[in-house]
Amino acid sequence: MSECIHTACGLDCYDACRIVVDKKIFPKIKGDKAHPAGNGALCALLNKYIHEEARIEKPRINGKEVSMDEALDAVAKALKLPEKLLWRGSGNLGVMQEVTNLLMEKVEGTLTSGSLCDAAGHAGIEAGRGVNRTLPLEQIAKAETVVVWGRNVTVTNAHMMPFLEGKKIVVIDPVKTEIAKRADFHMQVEPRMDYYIAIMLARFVFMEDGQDDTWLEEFAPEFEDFYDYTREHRIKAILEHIGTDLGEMGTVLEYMRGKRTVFLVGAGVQKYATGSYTLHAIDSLAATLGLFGKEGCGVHYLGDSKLGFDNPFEVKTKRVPKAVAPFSKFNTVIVQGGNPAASMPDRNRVIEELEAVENLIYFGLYENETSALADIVIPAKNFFEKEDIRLSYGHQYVERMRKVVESNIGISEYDFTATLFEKLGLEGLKSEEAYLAHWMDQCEEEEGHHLTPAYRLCPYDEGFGEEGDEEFEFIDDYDDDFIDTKRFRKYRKQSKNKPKDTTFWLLSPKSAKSLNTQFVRDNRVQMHPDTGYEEGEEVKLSSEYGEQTFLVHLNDTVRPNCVVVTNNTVGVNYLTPSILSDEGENACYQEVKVSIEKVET
Ligand SMILES: Nc1nc2c(c(=O)[nH]1)N[C@H]1C(S)=C(S)[C@@H](COP(=O)(O)OP(=O)(O)OC[C@H]3O[C@@H](n4cnc5c(=O)[nH]c(N)nc54)[C@H](O)[C@@H]3O)O[C@H]1N2
Ligand SMILES: Nc1nc2c(c(=O)[nH]1)N[C@H]1C(S)=C(S)[C@@H](COP(=O)(O)OP(=O)(O)OC[C@H]3O[C@@H](n4cnc5c(=O)[nH]c(N)nc54)[C@H](O)[C@@H]3O)O[C@H]1N2
Ligand code: SF4
Ligand SMILES: [Mo]
Repeated sequence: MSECIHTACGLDCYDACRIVVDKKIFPKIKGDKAHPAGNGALCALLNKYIHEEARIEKPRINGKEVSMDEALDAVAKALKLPEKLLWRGSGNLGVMQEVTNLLMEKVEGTLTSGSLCDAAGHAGIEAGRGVNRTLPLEQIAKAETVVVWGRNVTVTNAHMMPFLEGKKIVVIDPVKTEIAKRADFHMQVEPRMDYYIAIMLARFVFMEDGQDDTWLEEFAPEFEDFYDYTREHRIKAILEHIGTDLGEMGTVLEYMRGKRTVFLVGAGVQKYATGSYTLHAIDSLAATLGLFGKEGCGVHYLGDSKLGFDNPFEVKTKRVPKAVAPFSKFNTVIVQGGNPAASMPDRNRVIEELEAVENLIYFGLYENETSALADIVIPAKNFFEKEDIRLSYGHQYVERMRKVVESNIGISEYDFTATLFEKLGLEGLKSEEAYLAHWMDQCEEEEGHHLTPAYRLCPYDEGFGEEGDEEFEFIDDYDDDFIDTKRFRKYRKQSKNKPKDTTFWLLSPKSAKSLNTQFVRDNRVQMHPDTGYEEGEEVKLSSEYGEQTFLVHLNDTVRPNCVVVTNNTVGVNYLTPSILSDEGENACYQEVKVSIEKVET
């Protein structure tokens, strides 16, 4: 009889699918139909994961293959130097990735703070709700209207699609994405304006007396102040600036009026310095409509998957912001599960910084831009070759990830940590089983599924904050260097005499064929045919941070004043800025406009 084992996909994705492996026929695998989120279908990326040709098989030091023991001796030596940094990416979302925190604590090393991904939005959510709880899938299933707001759901969160069936769909996105094509209404907005959209919508809700007074009195009593705040925003000038009009705003409101409504908000709205204000404004709109703590309603964003857990890998160390890490200040840098030489903003700066590190250690699965720069390369085990636990930022289910094959390639994060504890004479590391049990024991079991301790069927039904006894805090401030509300009028006046803006917003969403910089890479820039360029011709994009050439791909789904370069495209981050969001220490990949120039051949 064949032996089936359940495990889960560790790729950085909302879905966290459960996988059934028949050991005898591995690497043939299938999805688990019983998984409420993954519903039995696995995506093609997982196949790419198993068969990726760039897998690193042997450790090396300065380009020369060595044994794992020699390589780890070199790591131990490098960790004795005064300044060392661990920069961890999100190549594998298993919780055991963080066991290396315990090593950094012992050697008095530095870790990172903030994120390349979702931390700006997360900060905005915390400002309003106190904690970032995930809206459970059951509630999305019960909605009547779903507003897909800056999330490319068919590409990045495909398993959400069955939950959207039969619902009214509104999409707010500068690109006519697949979901926008199928939607009841698509508002193709100017990028970076979602704060204004949310505030304007809230203002109109108050104007037509559509706010949920009963809910507001009980859970968000400062709503009158918020109404006043929305009134400080001038309607006509703002609507013009964000690329919409009263008619469009009215249509969006029509789909929400009196309907159980869910906002599916993605990373796209918050890749800006102002990203936290955007989520805070969107939440404030949701509160105005009374969408929290009710069946079939809520805001679903990238959730805080570790919320509610006692995390054995939480340590107190020095931290530097991840998105602008000053690598050259360290003697030793370990890059684990990431590819900062390609994934971080401002590639020119990052490369210069990484090249200046005395001991750059790359601990990962594949060859990439970062492994190419590393002095010491340590191959990792993939998630079929080690034990782990998968939490999700998209739903409440927790999966045990099982070792399903023995492999003589690489080392697991736990064994890496244990070996270095030994080599450095450190004490206090518990067994791998003890940590795994510590995580699993904190989960609730319900109908054969493990749920995170933070799970609430109807989040915020009793109130906000960690204990659920606080009020919702509305946004009451917006600080934007680019155009703030007070300077808005002046900006409008000046713009009449200004030369026409010939730059384009650079959007860098995810691609279907890759998981960030893993798997298939791209070399194209997508732009609207009206830009006048030709399919396949070479163009140079430049920003104040750098430049890079791409091949033109004409695509009329892109808003004419935007270009799209997906984030798996080689060199896209030469163009992006080394800045942090105002709140949350997040990268701001889209806080940039680019010029386009034809490359003469
Ligand atoms: N296939 C695949 N799936 C993935 C990933 C992958 O690389 N490949 N990566 C995973 C990771 S790490 C993450 S963080 C998630 C992110 O997944 P999503 O949350 O979907 O984020 P993005 O793909 O970055 O962008 C989403 C949408 O935002 C739109 N957008 C851009 N700027 C704006 C704006 O200013 N306003 C509005 N309203 N919309 C805007 C874009 O056009 C795009 O359609 O996906 C995960 N899933
Ligand atoms: N321009 C632009 N850039 C972006 C974004 C954007 O929107 N625009 N999005 C950002 C976002 S949301 C994210 S999340 C980041 C992601 O950026 P990173 O976190 O740097 O992720 P990847 O580039 O995919 O690199 C993952 C690497 O992890 C390694 N790996 C995989 N599994 C394991 C494992 O089990 N153990 C170990 N040790 N290593 C493993 C693989 O070798 C792989 O090359 O990119 C960001 N970059
Ligand atoms: S990458 Fe996402 S959708 Fe694909 S199998 Fe993994 S969790 Fe599921
Ligand atoms: Mo991400």
